[in-house]
Amino acid sequence: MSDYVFEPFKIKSVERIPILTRDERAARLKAAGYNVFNLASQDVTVDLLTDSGTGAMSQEQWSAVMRGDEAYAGARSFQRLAETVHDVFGFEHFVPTHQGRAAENVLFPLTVKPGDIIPTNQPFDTTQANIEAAGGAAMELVIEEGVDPTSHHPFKGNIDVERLAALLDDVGTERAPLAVITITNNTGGGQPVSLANLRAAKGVLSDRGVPLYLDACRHAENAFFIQEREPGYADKPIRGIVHETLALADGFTLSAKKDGLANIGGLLATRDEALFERVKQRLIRTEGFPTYGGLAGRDLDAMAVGLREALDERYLRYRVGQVRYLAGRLTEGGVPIVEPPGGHAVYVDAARFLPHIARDEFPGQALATSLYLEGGVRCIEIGGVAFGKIDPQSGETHWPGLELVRLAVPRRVYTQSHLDYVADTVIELYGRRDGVRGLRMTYAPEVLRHFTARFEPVRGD
Ligand code: PM9
Repeated sequence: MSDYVFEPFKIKSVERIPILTRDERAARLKAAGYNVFNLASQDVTVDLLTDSGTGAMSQEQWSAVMRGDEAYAGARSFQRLAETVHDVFGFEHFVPTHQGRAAENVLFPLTVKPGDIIPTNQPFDTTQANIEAAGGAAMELVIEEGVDPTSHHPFKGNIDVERLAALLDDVGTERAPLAVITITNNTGGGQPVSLANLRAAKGVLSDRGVPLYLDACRHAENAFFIQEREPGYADKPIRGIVHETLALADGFTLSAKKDGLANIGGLLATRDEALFERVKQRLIRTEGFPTYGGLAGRDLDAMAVGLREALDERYLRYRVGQVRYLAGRLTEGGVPIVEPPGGHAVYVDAARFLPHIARDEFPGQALATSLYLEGGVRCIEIGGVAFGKIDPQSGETHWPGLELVRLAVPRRVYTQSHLDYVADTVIELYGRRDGVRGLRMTYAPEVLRHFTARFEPVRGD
């Protein structure tokens, strides 16, 4: 049998894809203030904005939806989810939330106080915003290779354990109520974290009494990379690797919209019983009763099935293989990307794609909007717009290390020909890259500005 990795499913229900003319797209983009978040879905041909909640559910998940128990308290749907959380992650104390950021918004206000620092490899945008809203600051301690787009380090999401120890010894552990490691590291290219690194980080943290929380949104993809790349794990099943990973954690937040294969949902789990009591009280005030946490019973059931399906090795091989296929086509076409490709997305290096555009004219945003204009492909900037920070005193912008554009592949949605279309669009634009102009930001909210900022093209000479 050929080792060609094809989609391990048949398609049972389809959705028509819109195709607009270039002039129509130019008009939509202008009306959207050159922010692809403002585009309507019916104006997008291939939507790689996010892999979050955009996946296709399986027939087993849809069947589970029909079993949803909508009782306010103690629903059977919750019991089925609790069994899954126990089996997959090995945690007893957890609450469902309506999505990942809701779990963050329960956890951080209960653990972080003003002036605290939270060591991380790299936080994603909502994690950083929720830590900051609680008065803390997320400290990025990803290894050096993690911010070098050309490095082929197998675990570029790893945290720098020496810097972690030095930071804790420097600030003192009273100001570090917990550490957060994101698996995989979405901000840095969907890059995995090794078990050896997690173990070493855990050692440093537990010596100092600091709990380790995982942002476990993409735990299954992370486990796939461990199986593939970490010595000693080639024959260990994904399920066992996920267990071993989570066994190192004192708690985790998770958006089930990623590896939970659900369209909505999240989890917050902890081994700290006293904290768990406070979690439930806050959840009741903000999300809902602890056995539904802002979700319908049917959503809990879809999540319970999805979390198990994501551990299927054939599925994961196809999933990561699809991302690699797109990455391979782009590299063949000369397009600079973050190497090696991560688990859920290909990250194009906008700084190298558009070297003629200055940082304050947002090369990543310019590239993302141009890809929409050229081919109706929607993707997001992960660079100066999303992570640029304005110093309130000096007014100067602190730019993040990387200026990227992320082509996130929704789970089980697009076929290889869709990805070929995307690759052709990117490669064609790369051939004409000198003609792409920068953007000027005309409006920006104070936090999470990439979602609603507006821009206009910088005028040519
Ligand atoms: N991630 C993503 O596209 C959705 C928001 S930005 C379009 O990658 C991590 C590592 C994430 C994440 C969301 C969240 C928040 C937490 N951590 O979106 O609230 O990648 O379910 O999860 C997005 P929710």
